[in-house]
Amino acid sequence: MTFSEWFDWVLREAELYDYGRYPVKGFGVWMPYGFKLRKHVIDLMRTLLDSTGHEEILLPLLIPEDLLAKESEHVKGFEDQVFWVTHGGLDPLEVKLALRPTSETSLTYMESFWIKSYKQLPKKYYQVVSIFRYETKATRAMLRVREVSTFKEAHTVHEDFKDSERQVSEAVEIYSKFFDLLGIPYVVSRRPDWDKFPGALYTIAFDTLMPDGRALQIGTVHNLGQNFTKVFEVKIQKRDESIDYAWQTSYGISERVIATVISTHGDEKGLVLPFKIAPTQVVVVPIPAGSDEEKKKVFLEAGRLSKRLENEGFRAYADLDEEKTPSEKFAYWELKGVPLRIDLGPRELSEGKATVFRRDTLSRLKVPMNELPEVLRRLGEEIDVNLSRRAWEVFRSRAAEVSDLRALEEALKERKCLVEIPWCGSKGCVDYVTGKYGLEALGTPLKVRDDVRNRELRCPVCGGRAVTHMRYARKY
Ligand code: A5A
Repeated sequence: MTFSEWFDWVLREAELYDYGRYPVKGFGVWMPYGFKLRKHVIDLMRTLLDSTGHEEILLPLLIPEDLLAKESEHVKGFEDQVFWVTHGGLDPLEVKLALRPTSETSLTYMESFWIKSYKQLPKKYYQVVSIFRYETKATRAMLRVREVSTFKEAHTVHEDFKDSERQVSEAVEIYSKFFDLLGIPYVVSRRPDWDKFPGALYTIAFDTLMPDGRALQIGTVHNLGQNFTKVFEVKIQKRDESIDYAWQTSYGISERVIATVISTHGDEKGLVLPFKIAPTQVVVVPIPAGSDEEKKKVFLEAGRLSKRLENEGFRAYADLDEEKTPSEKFAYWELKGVPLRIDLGPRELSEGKATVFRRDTLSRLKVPMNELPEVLRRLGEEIDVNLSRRAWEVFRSRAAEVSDLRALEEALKERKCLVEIPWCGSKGCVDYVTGKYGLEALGTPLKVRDDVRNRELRCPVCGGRAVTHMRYARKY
């Protein structure tokens, strides 16, 4: 099974997300189990943002054409991706309305009324909404959709460039923490100038590797400079009483993050979910045996145990379906990626010990009943650490740093997927590499590395002195 087949299989069989059947291309449907998973991922992000002074807002879905067109680079970047509302009932609208492809323009327009002084700054807004992009590259479930229904966009306003740079660092830190919590490996790169967000000064991107070896952009942070505040006249009074345009940043993630959690940790049996975001963290499966009375007792105790765990704060569930065999239940909950399973039979009850099964390592251990909550909590943490460690191991084994083109070719032959080579700074040298090897440029490390600073490295394409490194991969 290819990765792509596996991904479609798991979304369908684990009942996460129905894609390709709804009769609008690029629009997917979150099913109950997927919706719960999505909610836990969003909650994690909300906690990180709320605790760093971000405030949630909700902007209108529709943006009038003239607002969207105000910043010329921005509109040029998005013009071939916008869905338009052209009619109200039977009447053509005087001004066409865009389904927001992102919200820099609508929010900056409102900020021009709200923000007048440095005293109000920094301001950090965010919203979690649907955005719409008429994507022309091949659409794929969650990975490239036309309704991005889990778009978290943050927008901030600052007194000066320096504070906007501080905000960019904070955003990179928040996203790093977020991906770390989910056990998702990544590299952070400054995108090449020709690949930045339309209207930004520059873009920093988080890329991960999918199991098929292709890089996926899972989050971006943009310094917008004064580009939007100038055209929307967001003027502030500064500390020294002068008047100037405010500075902005924006940063976003989407359901690509959820797709990445699924793809990074899953296996041939299905989902393997991190404990902290699993819709069900612990499932109790009764293993009936013996007399009818003993069987009844096992079901009763399984139900009780799950209630007890719920009271202890776990998302627990007892699978008391009498039509299904235990082994059918095992397969089902493994497919659903539930991190911990408790098998409860007459033996466990008489011993006063439960058999606990770990989804990540497929291993079992016996735990005294009275210690269960404590042990489950510890195992939950261990699972998340283990998933992260495994994912980073795979990620690192697929990345290579090389200093000449022969080594680059070797690395690609060894099926490395992310390669980093010294770079002189010229686009021509990047074009040479991307053209010759069928790769795309991800960008440069945020910090120039010591070996470059010491002027030891040369660009392997032109032989000129390297100013930094460039990272390459095949991209989604
Ligand atoms: N307003 C800024 C934050 C913005 O729109 N940036 S962005 O265009 O880079 O999008 C933010 C993130 O959304 C991307 O890094 C990518 O992970 C995700 N994304 C963008 N287009 C997507 C699509 N069609 N389907 C799924 N995710 C998408």
